[in-house]
Amino acid sequence: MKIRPEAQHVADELLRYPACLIATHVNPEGDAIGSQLALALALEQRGIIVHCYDRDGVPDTCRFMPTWERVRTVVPSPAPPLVIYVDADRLERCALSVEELPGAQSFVRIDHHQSTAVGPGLSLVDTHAAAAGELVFEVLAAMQADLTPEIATCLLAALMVDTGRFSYASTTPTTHHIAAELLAAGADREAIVDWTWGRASLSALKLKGLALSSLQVSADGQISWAVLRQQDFEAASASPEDTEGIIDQVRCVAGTRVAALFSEKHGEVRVSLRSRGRVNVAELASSFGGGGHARAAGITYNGSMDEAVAAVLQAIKDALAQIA
Ligand SMILES: [Mn+2]
Repeated sequence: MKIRPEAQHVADELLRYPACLIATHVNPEGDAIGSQLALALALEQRGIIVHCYDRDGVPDTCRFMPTWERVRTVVPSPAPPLVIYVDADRLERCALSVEELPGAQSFVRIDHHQSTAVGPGLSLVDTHAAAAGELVFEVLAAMQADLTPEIATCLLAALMVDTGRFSYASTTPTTHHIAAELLAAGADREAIVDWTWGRASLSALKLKGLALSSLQVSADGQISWAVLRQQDFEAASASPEDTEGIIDQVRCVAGTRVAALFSEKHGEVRVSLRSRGRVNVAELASSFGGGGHARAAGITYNGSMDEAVAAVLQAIKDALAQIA
């Protein structure tokens, strides 16, 4: 692969220090943890002492990645001379700041997020990269790292998670070229698929069942929604995190242009929104004090479930009428 000068500069900087800290964003997923661990394994090949940090630790879905147990939820004191932050546009996304890291002499950002943040230190940023893992792959090539099966597993997981198994618009020929090299290097595709998409807790599955039984569709078929009340969480022994992914099923209803999932928690109603057409759900969410992206957004509604459903469905109808 062609190595860009920025990637070579970053690789050279990473090899200048005897020890480093690699941090990634809060609430990490496969790209964050996979990129972090792959980089850690490669730097250790050069005898560098590596500390890995994530404020929230490693989620269950990533607990197959080689050496995941090393990730700590506190930073070492004093901090190592080099701090690398991956899949994050600034240290604050990792719940860190320069002031909290006395002793750090150099900072490096490896990231693919669109951002106006001017982070400290050198950076390799490419918003066209489908995953931070693609950029880590390039840095590893620049430092001529040995692409072990362990590193390949971490990086292939990073790519697959951030591209929705190579289905999102962010997937490029480069993504597939890198994936081919990772498979050739011995990446454990089976473990990635099983841990990331092939398992769920009993409570999460029961909660999904309750959500799907509550599915409704508007008379014109353009809006689909599901409702999870406090008693549903109790019946399934489920927590708010177990709603993860349910909105994508609501969105699957044929003919849907906007999907909503309403879930109740301590007197608040969390509303997840998805658009599969021209409705900008970020704009819609912002009228309720929420936010997000054009096709995926969220609202925290202060009020009863019935009020939230009525208000948000009306706003979706208005938005659909405007683009009709
Ligand atoms: Mn990412």
